[in-house]
Amino acid sequence: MKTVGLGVASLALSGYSKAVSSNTSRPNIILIMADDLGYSDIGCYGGEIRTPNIDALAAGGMRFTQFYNCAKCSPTRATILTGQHDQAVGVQNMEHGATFAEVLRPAGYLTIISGKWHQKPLPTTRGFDRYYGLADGCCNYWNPGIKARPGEPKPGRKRIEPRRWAIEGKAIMGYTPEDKNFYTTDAFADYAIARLEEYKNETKPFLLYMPQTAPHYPLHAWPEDIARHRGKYKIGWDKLRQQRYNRQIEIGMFNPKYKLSPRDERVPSWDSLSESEKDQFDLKMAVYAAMVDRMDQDIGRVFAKVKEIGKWDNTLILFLADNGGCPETPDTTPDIPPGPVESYRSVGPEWANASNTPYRKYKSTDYEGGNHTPFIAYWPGVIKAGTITDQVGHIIDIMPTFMEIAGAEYPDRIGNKTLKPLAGKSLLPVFQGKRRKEHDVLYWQYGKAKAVRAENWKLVKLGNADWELYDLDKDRTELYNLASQQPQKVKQMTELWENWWKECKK
Ligand SMILES: [Ca+2]
Repeated sequence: MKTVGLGVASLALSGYSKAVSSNTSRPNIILIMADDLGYSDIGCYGGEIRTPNIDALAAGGMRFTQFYNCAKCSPTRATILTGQHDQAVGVQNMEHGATFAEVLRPAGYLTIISGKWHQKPLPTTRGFDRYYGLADGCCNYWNPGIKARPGEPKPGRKRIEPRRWAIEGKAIMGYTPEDKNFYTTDAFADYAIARLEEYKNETKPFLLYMPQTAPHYPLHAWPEDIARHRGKYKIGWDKLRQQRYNRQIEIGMFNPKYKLSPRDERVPSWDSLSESEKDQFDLKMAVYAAMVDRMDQDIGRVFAKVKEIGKWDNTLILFLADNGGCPETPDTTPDIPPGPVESYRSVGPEWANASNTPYRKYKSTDYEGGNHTPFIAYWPGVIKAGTITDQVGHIIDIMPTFMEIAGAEYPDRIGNKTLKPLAGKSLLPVFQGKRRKEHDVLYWQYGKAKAVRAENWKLVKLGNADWELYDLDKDRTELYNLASQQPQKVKQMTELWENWWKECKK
């Protein structure tokens, strides 16, 4: 496939860019997105998992307490890449939008992606100079292919057909690297570090997009990382949820006027389990924690490289998750404990419920446990260290933010296709400590999951159930459905959603 041509790609420097361009160069940008990471898994959002490098971004930057994604892997990717709702842009093909790489490259940025792409056209045909990673949705961390390496068992996997991997512009169906120490999260960091070294003397700024596969299933981790967490989860999910909630309040990330949601109805009480069951569940969560821990270690290696090449002080770093903790159980090897190459296991709803503390529900739903994400922004000299904001943001805002700080303009067409306008607005005022005008309305849809938020009101629906209405100012964890008390509000907001849906499909 050849690279599509852009229509307008002229530089239109905003007031901000004019101001900074006279003194310093435009910032480098690093966007790191974890996969299926629950809201409270990282330390600076209340978690007990060891994440010092991510926590350091929070300590030196800004944390958002109301930031949204699209509750599912590929829709979130389509949206964050294009700045449009995935339903309007053509989800995995993104044919009605330009990616941020297609917009920033003509503005003078080097564009690199290392990690999980999960869209159809390869990144090298959509504005990225360089690519290495998983082009599909998930894979075996030790061996993404289907063949066993000599002396090793066959890799555990979910599907019969091989997953698509890619190196630069070349797709590889069934990628089995020779290196027995291969581990995807490490490999993504290695590739990013190699490109930073290669481009260290470049005067152009870089955009480095690092979409992780961690901690999406299968549960695979290095034994030494698992050992660090093994046994810690025998406190069980009931105590873990309470512990994370208490910690969120203690560190100022959650207001105690909002209650912790009750344990999900699919999850038994920890005390009802046998000792052997408790041990097996402890191992699952220890492997999951090890995956998050390893991701943080690898992020730390990338950060060290950025510092080594002298670019740290002029780099904007963003960290978020693509959707909430995942309750799916595609365990094809139920008799093999999680961790090694031959296993294919998941945490299931029990621990995913704890991952999403204090919220209800999961990935693929539009309750706060599904579409709510940690969002950290770090930018020395621009963002004040240690700030927490309650301003509402959404991943549709990422593209306009990048455009504003890069002084880039959105093209009016791509190839021979006229593009739809961008859906979001820049976060730069929030980064600068100002209060920006809130989004009038935010919308979500994935399958039969739907939601709409206008100010403090959120209307949400799952499957064939009725719409539910929540007042997020009084009830952030969605415990008190006000739909029957406020039929007029339900009607108005349902119409908003229906009108948006029609617009998306035009
Ligand atoms: Ca995901």
